[in-house]
Amino acid sequence: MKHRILALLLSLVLLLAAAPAARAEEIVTSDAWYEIFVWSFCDSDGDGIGDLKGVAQKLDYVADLGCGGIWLMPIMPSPSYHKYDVTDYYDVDPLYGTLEDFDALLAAAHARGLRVILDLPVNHCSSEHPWFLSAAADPSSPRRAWFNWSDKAQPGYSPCGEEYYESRFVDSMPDLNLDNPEVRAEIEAILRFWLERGADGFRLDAVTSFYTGNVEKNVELLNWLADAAHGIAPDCYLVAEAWENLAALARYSESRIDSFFTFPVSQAEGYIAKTLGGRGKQNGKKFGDYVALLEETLPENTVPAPFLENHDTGRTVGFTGRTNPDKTKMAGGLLCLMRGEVFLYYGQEIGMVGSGVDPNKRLGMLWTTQEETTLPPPGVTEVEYAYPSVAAQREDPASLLSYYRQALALRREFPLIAAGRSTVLPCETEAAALILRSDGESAILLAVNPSTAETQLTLEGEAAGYARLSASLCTDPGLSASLSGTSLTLPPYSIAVLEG
Ligand SMILES: [Ca+2]
Repeated sequence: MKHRILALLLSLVLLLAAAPAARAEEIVTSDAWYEIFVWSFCDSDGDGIGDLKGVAQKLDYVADLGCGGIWLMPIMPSPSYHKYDVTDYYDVDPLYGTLEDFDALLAAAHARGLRVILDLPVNHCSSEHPWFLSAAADPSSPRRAWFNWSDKAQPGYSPCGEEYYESRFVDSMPDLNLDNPEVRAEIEAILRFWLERGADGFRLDAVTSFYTGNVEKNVELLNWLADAAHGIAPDCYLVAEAWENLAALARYSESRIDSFFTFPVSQAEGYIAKTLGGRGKQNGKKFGDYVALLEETLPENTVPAPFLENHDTGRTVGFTGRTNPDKTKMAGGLLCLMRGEVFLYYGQEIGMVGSGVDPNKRLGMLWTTQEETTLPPPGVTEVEYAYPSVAAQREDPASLLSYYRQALALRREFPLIAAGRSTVLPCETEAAALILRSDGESAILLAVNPSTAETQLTLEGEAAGYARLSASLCTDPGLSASLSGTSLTLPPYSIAVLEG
């Protein structure tokens, strides 16, 4: 008994001593998120279209992959297949199910330790939303001031009677007047509705279009949104889509939104693609430079949200090469080494392809055979699959899926990969990079070889303090890194974790 009281007192003292550090780190979590386009993920009732019950059936798959949460693309009622134009912010689209299905999905996700965030498009609603129908039908409608009107034709506006309404994307998506206190009160009610149901946060759509061209006002609204959401659920997670370069992202990241998607990392022209381009002799240096650039440019209080692909971009396989599974794996490996909250897009982990028009990038998840997938979204011009199905890849230790599972497992095994700050150390070869990840108290050393040749290097200077090889991951499952004294051998396309 006495021991237990002593232990309790001791842990209390330790807890109090640790409190300031914990507060500084509190917005840093170490999840990998899995973006799901519900339409194309899993159909539970045989109508050919994915639904929330289908998502619930696949939660074990997502958890087993190593993700800690899912981002559901819009699930609210909408006339479009993608549902980014909402007609009712307080319900589930009947194609996807019901609010009860959503509650069941949440409960099932939480039971597996998975968080669930919802896509929230509030820059605009649908032109079929009752708010806009009323505003459009009658200039004296109380909803008229919920939208932005002009008596002159101008870019980003669509005609309606004698006037024009702001509609930055298409005329079926009228922009809401976000300066109107009634609109803000409605948005707060929407946040409350979903957070009180148990949602764990939101992905905020198109935030640069809130006030097009006005970063300062966008940040003001983002701060208002962050305060409103955290006021309702202090632990909720908010990640915003600002499709911008790094300098602009740095400005947005000064806001109180937890994360902004790190667009410069993604796609064919992004940091990971550029790292893996060329002949490879300088690939390590390139990766180290990009990691250092992110570290010095983004403000300290933000949690980066790097990704390779999403529903608006071409698939990763389009730039890593369909016939180059090792390069596709390494792109995923580099992503999983990034600090912050990484985001995977469904099917990325099995090398699904898709480019060109948007529906091509949103094809049915290949669980087994192409005949068994959901129906292609309307407007698809090409349906093809370059890599084997989940069922086939699951059985293959050399598959892309197996590699992603290992890369995400590595990320979980060493939380400093996600939560630590980066210092890029000198490295005697430009083919590899040595990156220190530290939270100020402990540190690990990541040795990365993103080139196609085996590389040897000596751990010198600060790196020499990390002479214990704790883990390695190679795109070729038959290989592994090795350490002899201070001489480190890194196979082609490999990652090693070293500790002091
Ligand atoms: Ca269905």
